[in-house]
Amino acid sequence: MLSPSRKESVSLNLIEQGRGYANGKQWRRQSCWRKWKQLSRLQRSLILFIVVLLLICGVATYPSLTERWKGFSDRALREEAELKKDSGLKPFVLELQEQPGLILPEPPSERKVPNKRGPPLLQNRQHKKGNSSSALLAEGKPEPKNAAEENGKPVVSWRGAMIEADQVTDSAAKGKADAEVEDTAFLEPESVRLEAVKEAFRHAWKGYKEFAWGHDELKPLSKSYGEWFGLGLTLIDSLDTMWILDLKEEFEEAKKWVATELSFNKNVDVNLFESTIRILGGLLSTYHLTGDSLFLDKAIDIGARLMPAFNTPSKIPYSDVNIGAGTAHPPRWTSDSTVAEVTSIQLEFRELSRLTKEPRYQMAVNEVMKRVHKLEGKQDGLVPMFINTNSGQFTHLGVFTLGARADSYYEYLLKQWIQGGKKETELLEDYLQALEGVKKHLLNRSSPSGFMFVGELSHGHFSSKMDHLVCFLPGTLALGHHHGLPAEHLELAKQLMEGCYQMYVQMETGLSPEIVHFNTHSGSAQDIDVKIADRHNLLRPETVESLFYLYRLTKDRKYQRWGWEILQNFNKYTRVPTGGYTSINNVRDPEYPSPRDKMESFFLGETLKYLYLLFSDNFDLISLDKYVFNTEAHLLPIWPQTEGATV
Ligand code: DMJ
Repeated sequence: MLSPSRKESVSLNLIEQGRGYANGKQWRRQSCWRKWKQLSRLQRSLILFIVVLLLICGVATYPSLTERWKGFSDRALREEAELKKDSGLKPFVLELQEQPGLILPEPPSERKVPNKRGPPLLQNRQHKKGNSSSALLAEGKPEPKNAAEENGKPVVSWRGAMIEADQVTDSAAKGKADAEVEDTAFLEPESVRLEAVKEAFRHAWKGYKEFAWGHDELKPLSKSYGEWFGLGLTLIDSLDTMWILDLKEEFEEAKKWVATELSFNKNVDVNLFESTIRILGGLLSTYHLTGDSLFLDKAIDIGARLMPAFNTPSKIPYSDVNIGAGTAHPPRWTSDSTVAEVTSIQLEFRELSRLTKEPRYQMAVNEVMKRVHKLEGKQDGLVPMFINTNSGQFTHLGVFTLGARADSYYEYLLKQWIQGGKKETELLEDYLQALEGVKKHLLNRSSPSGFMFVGELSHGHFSSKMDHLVCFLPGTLALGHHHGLPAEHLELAKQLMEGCYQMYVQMETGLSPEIVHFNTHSGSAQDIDVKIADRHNLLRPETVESLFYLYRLTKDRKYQRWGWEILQNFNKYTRVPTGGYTSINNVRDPEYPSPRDKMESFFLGETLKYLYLLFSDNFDLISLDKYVFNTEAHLLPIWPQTEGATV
């Protein structure tokens, strides 16, 4: 039983609690106040002190808390974008982008990159502020805008939106991220891409026209020209590019020069290979595109003048011909020719025979292939780099590369087979055997990221050196698969393409050096090393050439994105304000890439042409079922089935 006083107290409490249900806040306030009053002065001071301390801590940590929260929300956006990409939905970042006034925050990339080394996705942003290459680029022009900017909408850079800084510092992870992107979400629209290439061409042409018109090469910094053969090399190399890019005005001017100024009746020594692939190839290609007999006549003229090169004891041609005097000779210091040079003139001379119905051109170059086919000194289909014009034998045995001096031998085995309607089985056999040799002796993976690359073999010793020139191989492999060779070729092409792309991505300018060394030792800190003497970039085409084939044949948009990055970096580091582009000495120094003052003709003949074709979604534009490209990107028709492979 309860005592009355306790009863009272209980009833009072009940009443108070009942009131509490009705007016709880007031009751709690009174109860707290009463408790506060019951505390000693010391206790109250202590509590007040703790509360003030907590308040101060709260104010101090507020920014990092908000940052953290912001980080979570950014990541959530990116994760959502990834998920939607996989499911084919439009990423939320893009939906936001389309809403006026909404701009996503940039990831804190610049602060997270400790040094200059790393992919240009980051470097580009790093350099945007005080642009280093401004010496080259100070044209007073704004940087090219993307489509959304053009439309006046707020823009989130696709780089900023998609890639976290710590993600891109790991190149392997970056490669994976790229492989997952298959839509157009982060790519400029086709019209913007194509126009960017046309603009680059016009800019290069401006320099050539103003300072080097009718000469071989532009020297854009000294606003002058260089002469190699004195035959307007850049102009002829560029003809079919202008036609494909639909630059009519420029094409007509150039055509007029060919019609009125170009003469091959000159007492000048030319290199057989270079003048075949650039001049003969360029004229034949332009003839096929335009149907204008002017170009065929000129092609026949130069073709005939190059023929004395084949008057050798071995039928292996000399490297040099005097096209005016009709004499030929090897270089002064040797009677050797380069294997790639004597085996990469066949597409052009074979086509010349088909067009003229004169067998002598094709017979001369077919003879070279027959002899090389039978030669000893190969290793599993791989050829040495030199061949003697007297003995007809390989020299400097035991050294094998897919780079300089051997590269286009492999390319032309496949392409001659395609050109001739896939009937010449010896060519195919040699090609397939060589690929076995590549797999057996030259393929390797880098450390730490495992990028596939093609090294070299010297007297049984593997070297992890790779020329940028080797980057033709992914494209050639993919082309072979398109023409019926096993799927394994395409798989290898994809892996090698990644390695070639890394040769750009890993450099501070985002442009590849001429030669790299891949690291193969486990525990290496970085995949790629570059020797000081190899740091130059000559505006070469091989990587964008392969990107073109890979995109055409896989439709994977990442190849277009890679090409887009490369074009941006050419614009950033090699473009000369007064017109033209220049080779550079140092791809590792974005502050001063050290321009060389030379624009190679293949920049217009090949690099920009392949970029344009890479960015085009019109797969009928130079169909790979109708044409083969020679090694200078000039197109030649695949012969109709009714026409024989042998003349
Ligand atoms: C071009 O002249 C040709 O592509 C050749 O096969 C290799 N060298 C240059 C481009 O790099």
